[in-house]
Amino acid sequence: MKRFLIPVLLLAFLLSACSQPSPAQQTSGDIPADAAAVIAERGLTPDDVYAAVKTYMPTGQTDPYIMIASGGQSGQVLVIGVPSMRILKIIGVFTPEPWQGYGYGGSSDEVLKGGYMPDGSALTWGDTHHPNLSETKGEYDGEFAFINDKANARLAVISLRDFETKQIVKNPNAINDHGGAFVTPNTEYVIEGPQYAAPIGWEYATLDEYQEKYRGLITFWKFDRVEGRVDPSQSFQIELPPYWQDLCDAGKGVSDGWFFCNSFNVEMATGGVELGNPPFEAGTARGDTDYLHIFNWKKADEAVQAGQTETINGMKVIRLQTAIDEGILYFTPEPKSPHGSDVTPGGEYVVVGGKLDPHVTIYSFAKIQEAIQAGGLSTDVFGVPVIPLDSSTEAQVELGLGPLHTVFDDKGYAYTSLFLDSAVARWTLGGPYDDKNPEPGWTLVQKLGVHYNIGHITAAEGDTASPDGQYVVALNKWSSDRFANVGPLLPQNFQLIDISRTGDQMKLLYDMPIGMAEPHYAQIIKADKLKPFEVYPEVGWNPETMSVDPNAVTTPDQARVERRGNTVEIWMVVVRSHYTPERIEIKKGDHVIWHLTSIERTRDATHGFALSGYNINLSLEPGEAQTIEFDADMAGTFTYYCTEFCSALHLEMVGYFLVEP
Ligand code: RUQ
Ligand code: CUA
Repeated sequence: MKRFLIPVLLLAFLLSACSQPSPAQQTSGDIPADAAAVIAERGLTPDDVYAAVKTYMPTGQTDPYIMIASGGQSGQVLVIGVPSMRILKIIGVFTPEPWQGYGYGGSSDEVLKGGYMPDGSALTWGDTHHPNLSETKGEYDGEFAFINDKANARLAVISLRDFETKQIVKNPNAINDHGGAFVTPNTEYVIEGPQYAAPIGWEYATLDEYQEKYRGLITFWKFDRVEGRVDPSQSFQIELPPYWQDLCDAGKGVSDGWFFCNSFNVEMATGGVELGNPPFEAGTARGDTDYLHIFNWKKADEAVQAGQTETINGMKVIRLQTAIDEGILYFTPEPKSPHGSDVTPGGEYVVVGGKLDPHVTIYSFAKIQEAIQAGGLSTDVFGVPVIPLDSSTEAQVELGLGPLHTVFDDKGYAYTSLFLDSAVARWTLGGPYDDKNPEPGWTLVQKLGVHYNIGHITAAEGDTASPDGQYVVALNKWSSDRFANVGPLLPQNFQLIDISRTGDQMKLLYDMPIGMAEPHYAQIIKADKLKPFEVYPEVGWNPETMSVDPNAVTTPDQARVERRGNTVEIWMVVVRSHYTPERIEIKKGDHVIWHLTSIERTRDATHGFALSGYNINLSLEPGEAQTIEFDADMAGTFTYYCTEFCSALHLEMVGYFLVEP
């Protein structure tokens, strides 16, 4: 049906009551009359209309970018389409997740157990902060994502073939972390940086012994891409002074082989406001600078191969003195209370924002190398060589209050979140990036207000060797007045920003409430780099081994129940809309091993498997095989039923589980 169209000039007239369209907005084309009526009725400005059409995703179309975001205290990871900002999936990571059948009986129980405390105590949540996508040659390769758990010092590995968590490792020598996860340019290592210092090996020591016994500790988890797992036996740690190391980034291009981390308690404050000491917030900010930690991780790798490590709780540790002697660790001062050390796409510079300094400081990797070669450096109290600030810096750019984290685009611009100003600053890189935009290098170009208290910031492919531009997302801590009031706990607010035009043309496009946690960081990958399964590749696929499970049954006539003593083993076939078998009759006290195979090959034909009363719930995606194992210690009449509305006869997809007393 042909709709009545209103020329854009008339639309401009309709809109002029609200605001004056800029030249860029006076383009040609027609607006449907009904749409124009909506625009007029709602009083939408030209910017509103631009934002709406820029982010609207017509039904059936998919987003060109996918954002992998931290799920904060939920312990999970969010998958979001950009620019539509639609949530596509919540991945269970550190917290059981019933929809994915994660942590309710299947192989994922073992994944979660991998992250329990060394004594076996269960940890059933995490505080996820910084997701990082796997890289090849400094580019996202779409294969894996990693995320840290700040609360308990853990690292998780997620496969981007099925968007499921494959592994959680518990740091054996640290109780908390923060500077993770960060990958090296070929994902040789996944770095888990430390945070609050503790005695090395995570022993007991009083705070009076802080300087002698407390230490920072950075972990280099070796990633085995073929296995899709971190290999703790090939991983190592480096002992550091107790300076509360924070965020990190790997060098790339010219700085490949190096690694950079912030710190924020060079003062070694130990708190105790109740004893009359300065509180941590003041004690950690007494000095004007903290130390940017500069690691030569290739040298660290060599030291590990040469056996220059001690083993603590099963983990190889390069002692601080070894790191100093082998030229593995250097410091340079950085403006105080930094959060984010961000390496430019070519690896030439490291950008640091000190939250208590209005500038970003740009360090030159070449100058750092010259200073190291020149030698004669003075040291900190632990003997770590310190490169003076004026020997390591290339530039400082004044941006505003609370600079925090910086990402990059394809036009030589950098984008820094300003926590206190609640703004995103666009500024220009100098040096080799100078010709990529009209403005001179190292200049502030635009500040765009965001709502409110922005923490991290992320850009399309913004951490790679070749960022895309197009979009930035501001990850705001407070949303205050942006959404309908749903009580005193407010959602976080992700704001999508259009950065496709040069100069001061950044535009706010979309507010997205995150009503389930406080996400910290996110990365945005081109959607076409991801190659996820549509259905599992073969019937009987075990998502843990990523191969066909030996206990999979592929046809209903292979389904059976076998008893050996008081062990009952079940091989069950699952397909629309029945389980085979539909009756399981056992005795109280039997040990049950139950294999389930979905023989579906139709995309999206997922079945659930909920066993009432036994806290078991699986999600069986097409082709998936799972095994559950438990003692039937409750007698009675139980049912198992499908929790996914899979067909018209979904409600009939049920079976009886009879446990005779
Ligand atoms: S953080 S802004 Cu952990 Cu980097 Cu919250
Ligand atoms: Cu299977 Cu509902």
